Amino acid sequence: MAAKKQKSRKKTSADLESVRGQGGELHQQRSEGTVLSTNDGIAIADNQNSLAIRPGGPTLLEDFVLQEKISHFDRERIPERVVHARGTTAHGYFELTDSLAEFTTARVLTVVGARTPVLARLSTVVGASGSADTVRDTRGFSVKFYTDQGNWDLVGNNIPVFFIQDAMKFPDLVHSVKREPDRGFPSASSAHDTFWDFISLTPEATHHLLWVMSDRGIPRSLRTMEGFGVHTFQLVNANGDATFVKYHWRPHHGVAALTWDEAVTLAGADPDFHRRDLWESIERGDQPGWDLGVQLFTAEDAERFAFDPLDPTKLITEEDVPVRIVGRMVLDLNVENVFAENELAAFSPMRILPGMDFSADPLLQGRLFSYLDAQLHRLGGSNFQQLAVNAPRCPVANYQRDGFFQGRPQGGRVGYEPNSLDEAGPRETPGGFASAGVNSEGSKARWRPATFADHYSQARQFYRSQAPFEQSHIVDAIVFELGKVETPSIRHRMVANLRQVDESLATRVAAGIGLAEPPEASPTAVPVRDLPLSPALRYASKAEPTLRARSVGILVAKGTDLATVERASASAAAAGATVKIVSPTIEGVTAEDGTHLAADCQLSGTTSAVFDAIAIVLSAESAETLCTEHAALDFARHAFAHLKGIGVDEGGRRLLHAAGIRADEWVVDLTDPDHFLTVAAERHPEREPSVRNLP
Ligand code: HDD
Repeated sequence: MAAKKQKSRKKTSADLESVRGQGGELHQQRSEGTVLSTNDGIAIADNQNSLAIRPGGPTLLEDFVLQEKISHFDRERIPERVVHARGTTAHGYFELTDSLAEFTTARVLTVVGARTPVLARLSTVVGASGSADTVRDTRGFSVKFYTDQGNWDLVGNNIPVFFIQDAMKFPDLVHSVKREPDRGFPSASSAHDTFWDFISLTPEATHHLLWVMSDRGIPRSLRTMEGFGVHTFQLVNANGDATFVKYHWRPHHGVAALTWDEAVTLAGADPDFHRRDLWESIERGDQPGWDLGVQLFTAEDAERFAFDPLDPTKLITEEDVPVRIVGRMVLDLNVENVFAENELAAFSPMRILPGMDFSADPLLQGRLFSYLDAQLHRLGGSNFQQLAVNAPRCPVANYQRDGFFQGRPQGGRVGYEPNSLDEAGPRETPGGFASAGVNSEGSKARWRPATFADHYSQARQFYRSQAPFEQSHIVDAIVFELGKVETPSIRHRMVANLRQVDESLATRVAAGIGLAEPPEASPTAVPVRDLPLSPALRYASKAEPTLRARSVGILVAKGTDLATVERASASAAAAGATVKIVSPTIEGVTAEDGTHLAADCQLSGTTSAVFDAIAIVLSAESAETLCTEHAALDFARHAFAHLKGIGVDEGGRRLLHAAGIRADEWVVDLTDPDHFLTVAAERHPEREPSVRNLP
């Protein structure tokens, strides 16, 4: 008779040991991770040659080492994000400095001094994952807060408004701006017919369009851009009272932008310009940071705004509701593996905490479906929140079961709730997430609120609030982009729309594209209003002269005066800049006094576009030689055309002269290092009329 069935026992470490194999040298090496193995743990003796019947003979199907290696490789790529495919990720922390306890129960916003770990992913929107960083585009600004109440994702952009008002139009917007499907180009660019066709037929996009055509569309660095939550969200306090909130990120290194020509040059010279800059700054310990600010307002306040705060194509000016700074984020740790911590990272506006809520913004509501759906598709099913980068840093317990790559312990009989068989199991809690109450009645239809109808007034306010040089850059950008549009009627329709924004903007664009007679203005649903100007909308109002998070390139050659280089370099570094020595050869040069001067960059491979300011220190003889070297002449010419401060000695002046540069007040002698620091700390748009014919 069979022995009485024994109750199963728990696995012990001895069982595991017996599974793993016993003792021996190989075992020792394996536990140290130095033995190459297959994914089934079989040690590999030869990782160089396929299995064949004889030298030069056919490879055998039984070669499981080859099969596994190649088939794994074949599956290395996962679908890239349909938008925001190119992003850069870093870890850091958020520290609250001002409690919002009056408005919310979310601890991340109420416990002053508490540090919450974060993951930030800063991205372009349009280009594929291998595209260039410095293209003109909106930038994504995603932050995942790993709070002790669960993960909160703030998934915003570097522009405070969006192109469209309803998620229904998102696929059309994205299809219009991506590579045209019949030809597969242009890459990572909005300068083509389908984008401008869609935009010119979608007046609600005009406001965002002007932002992205402004210098905001070409940030100097990921460290020098603002971030915005864009939508109006809600905070909910312990009494259940809701307050509207808009989120802002303010860079500690000031807002700064590239010039367009510089952005184009960089896209070729260093397509990873932004990614490299963020990575290097964190490696150096020069940590990027942002303040978190909020605009708080009630439903009653909203009544007096010029626009419906649920319309994501509109903003609330800082003059109307000031931004209250409540905390700061610092990024202090680079990822170890881009695939695991960037590709697999999943952000979604649906991830909010108890004490927070959404609003009825129809664009936001559509996003609340889209991100989870995209992640279920991209990340192999419903367990992607278990991936290390996405996993909350607080306990997770529920009765969800199974699915691809289920990694949580699933023991026990009970996979449902309520239950009486798992008394220690997870239960609902009164402090859990609860939605703010909504009183609503009406009829079901595909509504577009009448309060969303004014598409031009805020675009006008934005354009007219810009400084003259910023307005010129907007005109210039639109002229550039329309210059790539082949279909005349699209160009003309766009000019007709711009007439509703500002007549002088439309006239300048028309002249820029060579249109003798601007077309009749497009019709509008409601009259366009003249709103008060908002200086806070100027990017220049948030820029600050600084050498922090900026770089200075010093061009040297044989016989350079070492003391001048050292003085310029030391003072720029003391002011916070990264200083790089650029020399005709990467091995460096011999200075005037015979010492060896090491180089960081080789002149022929280094455009001055990678620096924020340059110095040129040359002996008379080297200056003469470099006067016939186009890389040296371009180094000087580009820095001048990109409106940068330039420091020179005698030899440097000689090179500028050979490059055809008429020195102005922002070209200074290095004999006065302080003066050099002053001109190096910012761009000089006042020089622009002398280097370009602005439309
Ligand atoms: Fe989106 C990614 C920002 C509208 C659908 N979006 C994505 C990312 C950012 C934004 C920063 C990258 C997240 C990351 O780093 O992984 N998106 C925005 C903002 C919007 C916006 C600020 C408007 C205010 N998005 C929007 C709409 C839809 C989407 C209206 C669809 C209805 N967005 C997506 C997406 C992505 C995405 C397709 C790509 C992959 C992913 O989400 O996980 O679902």
